[in-house]
Amino acid sequence: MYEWLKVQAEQQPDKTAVVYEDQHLSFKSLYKEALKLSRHLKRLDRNRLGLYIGNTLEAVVLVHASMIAGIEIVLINTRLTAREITVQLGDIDVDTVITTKPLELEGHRLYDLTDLYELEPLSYNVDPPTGGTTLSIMFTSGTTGRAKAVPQSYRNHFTSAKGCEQRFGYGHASIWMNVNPIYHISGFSILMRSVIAGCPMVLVGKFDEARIWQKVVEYGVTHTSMVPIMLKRLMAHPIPDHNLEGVLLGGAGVTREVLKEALSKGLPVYNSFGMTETCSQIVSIGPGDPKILEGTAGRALDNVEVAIDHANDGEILVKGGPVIGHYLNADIEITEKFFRTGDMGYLDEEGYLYILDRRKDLIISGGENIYPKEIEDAANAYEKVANSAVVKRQDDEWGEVPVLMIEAVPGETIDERTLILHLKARLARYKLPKDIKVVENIIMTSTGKVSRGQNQQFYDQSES
Ligand code: S0N
Ligand code: AMP
Ligand code: MG
Ligand code: MG
Ligand code: MG
Repeated sequence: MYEWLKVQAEQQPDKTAVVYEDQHLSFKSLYKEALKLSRHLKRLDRNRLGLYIGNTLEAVVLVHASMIAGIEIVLINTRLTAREITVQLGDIDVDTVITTKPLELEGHRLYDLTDLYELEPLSYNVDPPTGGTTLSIMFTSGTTGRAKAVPQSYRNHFTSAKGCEQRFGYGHASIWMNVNPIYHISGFSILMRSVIAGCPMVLVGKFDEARIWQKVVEYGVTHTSMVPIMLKRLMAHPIPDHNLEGVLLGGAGVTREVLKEALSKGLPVYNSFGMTETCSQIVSIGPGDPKILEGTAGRALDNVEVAIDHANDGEILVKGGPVIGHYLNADIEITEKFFRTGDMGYLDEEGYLYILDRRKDLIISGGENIYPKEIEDAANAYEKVANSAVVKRQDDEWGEVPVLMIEAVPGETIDERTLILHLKARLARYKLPKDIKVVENIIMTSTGKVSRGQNQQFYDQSES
């Protein structure tokens, strides 16, 4: 039931499973390679491993090998600093990391694939997973500044893929293209969907518009997904004749203008709403639905329920097979079996969801999440900073970017370049503030927390 790759290897052995650059693997070869690698992985004697991987063919083999070996895989965002990764892994007791790209990380055992293949293979009996078995673990940043570890089970991935298959309209005859990082659910879900449906996945490493269009044409790609900034980049490029039937947008809000431009250029865009905790999109709307330009993210997938908590600012609540039931290192917010998304919105009379705002202070830059607290903690650790507040600024390129306001320790002058160096050692580059403003006072609430709203207002006024 959950041995998807094995089933495809038996049922359609010679069909292409993955294409990466000039490498192709059939379902049979992918299974064979993964089974072989799984025996080397078993030698590590770990039931949970960190994966520091790029979008490559060997990374796909590694994911399947870990699944066959019954090892939980922890997907590491390769844009993070060693410091950030160390905290995440420490939080869930991961001491061993498999890498397909260079990484320096103290205090962990690191193996690249050459190291792995040098370990003597261990024969073992494959134990088929059950629905509740954890397949993958991803981190999602949180309001507290500490990332939450999200365990995604086989059932979460399976029901997510089935719900998506129905709404997004792909099947075994389709060709998926994956341009999203495998370490995010945006990219990982395509690995799962393609093997569950038994269709090929064309995997893209570096996001390059011209190369992507070339591959869409060369392989006759029918389905793909991406964050809005990627679509904007693709639309700035001449669009060739193509076979695309669906381009799923997610991870951040998309403007009507972008949707309209895409439709007018013959791109069959779907809008959607989803998150790491829901194993990808759970609400979506297709190009044929007249409401697509009305600012809605669409209707719940058939196996998902969406409700609004009117007593709580209109918070969006969700439940269903794709939704996780717990975090590994934090309490989950559940009410009446519904997962609290932290996003606010409303449903119209036909059940279409409109997303209004976020309860949480999340900033989304080019599809990467940033919580103000992460940057504030890093800034406050700089000796000359007395207090700080991070707010967002709209950005033509990235959608939203973080900006930093700081209050200096009395009598001190802050050198911005030194402060940036301090932040660079602590934070992934996409989290670096795009502007720093020195202010007299950071506005605090009566309970002694940074006032998001008032500092945002102050920043916006000082900019206009
Ligand atoms: C947009 C991307 C591709 C940009 O990266 P690119 O062009 O490769 O940049 P680099 O060459 O690596 O770096 C160049 C400079 O740009 C900075 N930079 C890179 N990315 C960002 C960023 N996001 N924000 C700000 N700056 C950025 C670099 O730091 C560098 O600058 P310097 O030199 O100063 O360091 C890339 O950002 C990207 O891949 N973004 C997408 C990430 C993603 O997939 N997010 C989605 C996460 N959410 C989910 O997965 C849940 C929703 C979901 O499931 C979903 C989402 C999307 C689509 C479908 C679904 C689904 O439901 O299936
Ligand atoms: P992540 O935490 O990376 O899994 O991203 C999920 C978050 O992205 C959601 O909780 C929302 O805040 C945001 N998001 C996803 N889809 C949309 C959308 N269609 N409109 C606005 N925000 C979205
Ligand atoms: Mg999140
Ligand atoms: Mg995220
Ligand atoms: Mg970066």
